[in-house]
Amino acid sequence: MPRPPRFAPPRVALGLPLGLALVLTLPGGLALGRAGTAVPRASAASAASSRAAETAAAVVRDATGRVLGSVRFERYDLEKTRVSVSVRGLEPGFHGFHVHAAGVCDPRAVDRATGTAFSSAGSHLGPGTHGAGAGDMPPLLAADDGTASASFVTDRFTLEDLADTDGSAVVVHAGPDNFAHIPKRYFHRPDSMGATGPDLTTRKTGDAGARIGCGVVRPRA
Ligand SMILES: [Cu+2]
Repeated sequence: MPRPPRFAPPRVALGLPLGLALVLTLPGGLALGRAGTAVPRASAASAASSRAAETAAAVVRDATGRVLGSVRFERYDLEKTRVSVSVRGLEPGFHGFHVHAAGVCDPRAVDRATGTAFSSAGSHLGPGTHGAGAGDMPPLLAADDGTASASFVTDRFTLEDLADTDGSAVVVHAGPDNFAHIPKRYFHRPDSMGATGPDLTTRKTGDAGARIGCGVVRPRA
């Protein structure tokens, strides 16, 4: 399967080989930064450590305002982000878990078509069909006691992507997420786009159902 398109444009410029473009150590205690500008090694190191200290976090609440848990985002490396989530109060089983494009969790923003709250969080982060988008993450698995926790690394987004101009939000869904993975043997009459594969709901949400939890992602220095 081809690698999905990245949400953010490539960050390495200059046409240098990847390893060279990141840090080139020069004689005299200088290093080449990512933009190719010579900078003192100390400042390059402190910039790296301040980047490494950056995190973001979200408190996930249900539509009544009850806290379900939290999600933490940490920079793993220049391309990857570690996501750590711990929530409770869920129905046992799998739950779709995504980053949505807008950092607004309004429980009164009910989508007319589906009746689900938190429509204010918008669609998934980044372009791409469901399953190949930046905001797609592994589903949560809630145990019989309603708790779910997970930690994983993704290269689909960075902390900068989460902190774009309209922010972002994490959303927990009521049902499992099929990632729009519908084998081609399932057909239906052509839809408005002329497609005969999975319908629009499947392609957009993976049939994960209502948004039962939402948390605004807040960057931390
Ligand atoms: Cu979602």
